[in-house]
Amino acid sequence: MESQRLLTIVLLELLLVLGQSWANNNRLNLHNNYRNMLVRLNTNKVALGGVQELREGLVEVSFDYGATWGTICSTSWSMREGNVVCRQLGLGYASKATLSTEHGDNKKHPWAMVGTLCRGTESRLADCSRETIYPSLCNVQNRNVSVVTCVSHSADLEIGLADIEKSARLEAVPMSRLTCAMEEHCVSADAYEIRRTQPNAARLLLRFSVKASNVGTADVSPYANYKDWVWHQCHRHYHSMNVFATFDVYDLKYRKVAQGHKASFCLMDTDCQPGVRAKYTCGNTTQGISVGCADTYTHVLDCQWVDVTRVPVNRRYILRVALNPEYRLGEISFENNGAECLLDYTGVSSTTRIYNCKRSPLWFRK
Ligand SMILES: [Ca+2]
Repeated sequence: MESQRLLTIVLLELLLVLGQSWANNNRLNLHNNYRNMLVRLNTNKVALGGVQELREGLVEVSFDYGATWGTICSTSWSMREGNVVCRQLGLGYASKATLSTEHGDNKKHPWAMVGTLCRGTESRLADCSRETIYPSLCNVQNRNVSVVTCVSHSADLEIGLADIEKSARLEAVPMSRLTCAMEEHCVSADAYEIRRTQPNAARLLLRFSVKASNVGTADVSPYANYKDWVWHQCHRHYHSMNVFATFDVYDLKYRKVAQGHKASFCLMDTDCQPGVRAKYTCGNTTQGISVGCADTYTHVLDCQWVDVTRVPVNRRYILRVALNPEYRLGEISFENNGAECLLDYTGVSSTTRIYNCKRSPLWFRK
């Protein structure tokens, strides 16, 4: 009897907890009207040297004119959302946007909002949309609180369109000449199988140049500390970023038919505007792109291609090139990071062409 009563109590408590959880979640989801939403940064860190304007902290929102504040739970928190927060607070641009507890967890700062989804151009967080599905991770155990760091000056990468069109060419290269490229996974996966039986078989590579200009107000600096940069023996230089650009080919219904590797790069100033002196080289401690300079990866470089060997010929495709596709670097804007071009692919060099390149936002939905 006693055990039955105990079981009943446990079940009732469980129902109560589930009910409260549902009520809390439901309350979070009721904030469909954001017009009165206030935003601020908060931290549990003690400021050194007195009170300073907070430029880094967890992001808090209020729906009751500042009477109560809460944190944001998100599965898609990125530099895009960070830029909107910094813009709304008049603090510039995001240099970091993470999910962490470094400024406090959601026990002391409970969730007030879930599933924020910004394009990055909005002037207020209230103008952003929401994730359509309630993220299941937004419970009391999850402590990944949305955090942002704002800076007043930031880099801004802009992709060159003419460079892609002008330089495009198809080339058949025997695998015996692609040792380095294969080591760095610059060919599609089937090549490794084919090489076992046909070491001299050729790959069809669609080569093109990519120009990344820094049109921002701060230099591009690789996100990793130079001590973490990776030496690539094959190409004999350090890679400061693992994913600086992606090249992908889609059919006209945006189904991916060929994937360029996630290219690693050795960032440097290759060409600068008049009056601007190049200062970054592809060195072991000095990588970056100065304000007013560009880093051009010419089509003759190893890995500067998409392996299109298996792509069906005599069709039209879309080539998409994206700089900083994973938002690793903070930028003023991500609207100028992508290029979408038409690709007429015949399998023959003289008739294959890339044309009609248009700038597109990094924000990309198929
Ligand atoms: Ca940009």
